[in-house]
Amino acid sequence: MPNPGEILTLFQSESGYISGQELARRTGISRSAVWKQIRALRRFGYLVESRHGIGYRLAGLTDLPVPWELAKILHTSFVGRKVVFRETIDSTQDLALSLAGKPDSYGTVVIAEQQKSGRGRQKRKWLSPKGGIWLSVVLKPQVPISKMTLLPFVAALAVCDAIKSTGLDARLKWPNDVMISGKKVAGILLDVSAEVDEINYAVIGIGINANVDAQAISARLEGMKITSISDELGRPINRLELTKALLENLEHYYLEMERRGSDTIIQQWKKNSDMIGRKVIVVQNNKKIAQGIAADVNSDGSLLLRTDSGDIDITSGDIGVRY
Ligand code: BT5
Repeated sequence: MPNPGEILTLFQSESGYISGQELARRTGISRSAVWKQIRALRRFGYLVESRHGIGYRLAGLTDLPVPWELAKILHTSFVGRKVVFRETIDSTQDLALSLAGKPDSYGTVVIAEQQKSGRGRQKRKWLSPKGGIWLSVVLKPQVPISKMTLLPFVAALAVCDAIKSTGLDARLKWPNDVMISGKKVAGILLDVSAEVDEINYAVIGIGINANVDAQAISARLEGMKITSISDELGRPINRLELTKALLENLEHYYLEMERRGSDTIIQQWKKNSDMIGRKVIVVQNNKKIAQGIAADVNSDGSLLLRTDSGDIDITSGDIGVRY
């Protein structure tokens, strides 16, 4: 797919219409290359008006987090300095994993407009139609392997703050869900490659139901309670702005984890969660294994469950909370 960069810059420097011939002359590319770039711009969500015999005009920007738009507004030192964007992909996580072993991949973000085989934890499916934010970030954490369990908490905090910046009240649910009014709006996936005492890389996958029809997704998930930002707000949000906020927050919390350790991350996570003190059931492999009060989250990210027969640490699984 041609990168519409040259023609976009030219459009943005002019307010009126420019003829195809003039566009070709000033960019130094052929008329057919100009036409291909205009088609690409439209596919990427830009509004390009055309008037017969007069030319073309840029009438509206895209809200897609395409690399050249993100580069203009993103204030990070390493997260998202390199962005790979695909209109369609099987899974951003798989592409990010294939890049992660390469030198200089640190901070690379893979973003797709839709995923055909998006995945959740334990080989579960993640439905990823157009309209969402589906991305994966390559990281090389300078923390002991035992602290890797904190990365999903770091990501969940970043998502939570980004969603809050739209005016919605997002809440965190153990271990890695972001919820609005008890309905799942975003999920986090972590893949790690490590040796006995060293982390090679981590890839953190983030899926946010931004401008998607939650009911249509829910219908494909046996009525599971899910929501989207656009459904909650009653209008679509700008995905480019949300992705910028998300990546900046992610870098912020990630550096905080590296510099200041786990306690500050867990404390902030708990502040943004409304499940501490509530009755929960714990499910592993589709089986209920325990129930009790979600008393606390330990510094390694495990859940402290207060049951009738004593306190237990839950390190994996899903929980059901009665809100
Ligand atoms: C997650 O798994 O919540 C992690 C989701 C991570 C998705 C991102 S998108 C970018 C990157 N590339 C990928 O391929 N994946 C990552 P888990 O906690 O296991 O939840 C999965 C469950 O959520 C499924 O079994 C469904 O019940 C439900 N689900 C599927 N699609 C959903 C959606 N769009 N919104 C809300 N829930 C969904």
